[in-house]
Amino acid sequence: MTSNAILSIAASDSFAAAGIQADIKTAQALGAYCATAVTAVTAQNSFGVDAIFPVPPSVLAAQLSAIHSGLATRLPSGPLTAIKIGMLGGEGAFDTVLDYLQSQTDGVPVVLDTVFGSSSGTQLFPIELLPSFIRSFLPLATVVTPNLDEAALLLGQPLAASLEEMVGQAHALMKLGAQAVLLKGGHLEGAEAVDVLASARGVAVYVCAAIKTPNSRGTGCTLSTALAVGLGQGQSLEDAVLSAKTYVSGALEGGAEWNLVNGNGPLNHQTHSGAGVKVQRRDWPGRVIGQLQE
Ligand code: PXL
Repeated sequence: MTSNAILSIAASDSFAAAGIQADIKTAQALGAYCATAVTAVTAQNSFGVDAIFPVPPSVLAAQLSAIHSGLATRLPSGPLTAIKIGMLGGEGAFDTVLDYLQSQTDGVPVVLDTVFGSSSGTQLFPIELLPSFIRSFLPLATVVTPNLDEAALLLGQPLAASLEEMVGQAHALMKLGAQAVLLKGGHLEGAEAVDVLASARGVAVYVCAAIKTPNSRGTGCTLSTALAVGLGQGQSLEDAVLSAKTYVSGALEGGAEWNLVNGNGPLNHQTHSGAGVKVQRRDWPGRVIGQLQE
């Protein structure tokens, strides 16, 4: 029985690989319900983003209000257990979401996925809003989930090029106001995918074999939503990252043979396999302290 609902505040992806469509599939696969407040509608496919249509702020506010009165009536112990924030798009969504977070969601874990651009290179966030994004959103989030490019942009620094530099940038993002940072390293270490989690409790490093697949579109959305589901289920941040990474690795592996499109296709969110996927958690600088195998 599902009594666990998360809220995704994100944009629609017509290709259904990323955005709210990925979020709904992820939550469903992990046993949670996902309500959605749509910030923008995008027209895109596996090759790229053709157009972005921001949803008017009043329409976004109406969605948040309807979801809130339907699902969050008993906050903080109501069915709304976590919020994931994805692509905000324009300035209107920015103020509306900020107002909602500041006034109505006290105590609910918030996962902030820093969506600044698509994997095909389209800008998805007005860069001139970066300083106020840092000032307003970073401190409100339980955890922020930038990739290497997004961390560099937030910090105004070059891309981290080693695990040590990733740890340094995760700490620098905490100095900027983040409570916790999951810095996603992608394939920085070659054959391994390495992520760094920094929080007030210290640093953990998550390592798993990099999965070879042409279908990785929506990986960031999927990870942040899986993380929100885990936090909503009451997992510690460290455990929620471990299970979210394991789920994403399984979904990447489960979609590796899919031949839907010529280009970067979606993950298989309905994966139950994850057979060969093992994610290790190490404390910094390197002892194994936890391991999970699906
Ligand atoms: O992966 C980032 C992302 C998030 N949300 C939407 C997107 C994308 C990338 O294209 O389209 C709607």
